[in-house]
Amino acid sequence: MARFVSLLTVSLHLLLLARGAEPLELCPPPPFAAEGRYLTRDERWMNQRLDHFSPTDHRRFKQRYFEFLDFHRSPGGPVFLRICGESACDSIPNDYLAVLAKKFGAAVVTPEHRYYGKSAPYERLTTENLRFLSSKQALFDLAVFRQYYQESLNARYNRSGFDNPWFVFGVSYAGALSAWFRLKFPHLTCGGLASSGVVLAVYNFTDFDKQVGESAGPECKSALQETTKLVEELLQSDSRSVKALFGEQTLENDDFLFFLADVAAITFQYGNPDAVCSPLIDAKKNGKNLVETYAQFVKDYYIKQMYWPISSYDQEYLKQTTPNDSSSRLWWFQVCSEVAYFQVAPETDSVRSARINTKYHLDLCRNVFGEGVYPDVFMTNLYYGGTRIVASKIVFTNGSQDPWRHASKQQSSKDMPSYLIKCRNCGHGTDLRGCPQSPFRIEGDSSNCSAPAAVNTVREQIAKHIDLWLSQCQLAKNQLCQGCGNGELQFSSGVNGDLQILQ
Ligand SMILES: *[C@@H]1O[C@H](CO)[C@@H](O)[C@H](O)[C@H]1NC(C)=O
Ligand SMILES: *[C@@H]1O[C@H](CO)[C@@H](O)[C@H](O)[C@H]1NC(C)=O
Ligand SMILES: *[C@@H]1O[C@H](CO)[C@@H](O)[C@H](O)[C@H]1NC(C)=O
Ligand SMILES: *[C@@H]1O[C@H](CO)[C@@H](O)[C@H](O)[C@H]1NC(C)=O
Ligand SMILES: CC(=O)N[C@H]1CO[C@H](CO)[C@@H](O)[C@@H]1O
Repeated sequence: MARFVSLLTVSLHLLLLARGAEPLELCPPPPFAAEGRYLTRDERWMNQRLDHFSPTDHRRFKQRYFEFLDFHRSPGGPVFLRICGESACDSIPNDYLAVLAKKFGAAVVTPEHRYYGKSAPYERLTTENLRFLSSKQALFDLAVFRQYYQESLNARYNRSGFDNPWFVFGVSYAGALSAWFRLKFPHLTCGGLASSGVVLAVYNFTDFDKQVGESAGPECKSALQETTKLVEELLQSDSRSVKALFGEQTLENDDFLFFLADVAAITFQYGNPDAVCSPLIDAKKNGKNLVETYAQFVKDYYIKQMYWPISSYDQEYLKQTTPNDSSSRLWWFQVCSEVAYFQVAPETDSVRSARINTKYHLDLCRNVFGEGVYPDVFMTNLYYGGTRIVASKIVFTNGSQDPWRHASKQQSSKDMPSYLIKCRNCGHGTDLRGCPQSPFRIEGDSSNCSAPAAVNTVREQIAKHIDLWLSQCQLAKNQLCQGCGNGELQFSSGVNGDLQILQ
């Protein structure tokens, strides 16, 4: 399923939704990290509660996090909580968030999502052991982390009871977490950015494939559709040879079809439309073999440049409880138990094979996790509100070419403004990543977006909202707080019930 992935690094990265992979990092980080790809890769650890919802289970696990204080206008400057999503989180990347942190004099802190990467409570990822993997537990982790980190900052500055203004950020699934963190724990941050935040759990996500077709444009879409048909036929007649063309032998036919669909989706999702469309349109014009052309693209672009692991499409691999890269199994568990986003073929005019339907996804969930793991999207949307989320001070952003945008908040309101960034290669997380969205662009460089101004305008809006909401937060604190910076918050109820500062 095209996952979103955000920035995975680690060996093979996959992130969820059409995951956006990042290239493997082969070189050591440069000495001046903030000028390279990372702000920091120094790991820190906290003890996190395993089950936030049990009164009797007090077990803990080690959660990894990263902090970067070089930009922090201490001691009262803001703290940017950057949420990591469905992949190993081994750094704070130097993307556009770093530019914002510098601008606002903010510290940047990033905890790794439970279960992913090194924040794994269990060695074996059996379905039973995955029962504490959910967005709800993850949100509570963020709340606990936020308090823990505030206290550790206070200890560093030799003070207690002080509260810095916090702002929360996330892209993709982490973007949804960012919005949901504002919803469920509004008192812990001043505001949030939900970049391509997929706040709506969708069961049959047909809009995903439709957007792939739209992002491709008519000519490329029809070449993709023709390629899909040809591959379907070849799978019937000689499946070994067609898979061999793609350098692939192990995937079952339907998993193979899903893989091929995902490659295209991910290519648009991360702002590289020409990588797939140029060769296909050219092949079509010159009467070249479409399947061979597509296979070449998959091998050259997807496998060699994006380092996307094909094993993540292999259900036998997904079943492994100690895989070399756990993020695929983990994300599928979240999909199969909570959010679905099943990327099924629409009834008509689909780009992907019609075999990639609801049954395909449900069978995968059952095969990989066993009976009883089922995505109750109704309950998920009941819990969070879906696109009708009622929260405050969240900026939502979408990229026009991103198939995921149909699971994001569609309408703007005064307290939750929403922006669509329109350009030919504006996909998943464009505001923070620039163009393309993968491979990585330092400081989220927008100069290669087909309309840099579209990106920069939205970035200005984001900065304006951060500025406003941080200042409102500080104002509220100053009204309540006496001697902040060296003592406990002290206030009491006045005669008329208003809060009064103790003199
Ligand atoms: C920290 O604060 C305490 C209490 O005000 C004070 O006694 C101590 O000297 C301070 N230490 C440092 C390192 O500033
Ligand atoms: C999803 O699609 C399947 C197959 O077309 C259909 O049976 C099912 O009712 C749909 N479910 C929802 C919630 O739309
Ligand atoms: C992980 O395992 C899969 C399948 O067993 C293999 O294809 C892949 O190359 C391995 N990846 C790494 C980084 O070892
Ligand atoms: C930006 O786009 C141009 C034109 O497509 C390309 O030649 C150049 O390599 C790109 N620059 C980067 C840094 O990707
Ligand atoms: C505010 C805004 O433009 N949001 C867009 C996000 O994506 C949805 C789905 O395509 C659009 O309808 C919205 O316009």
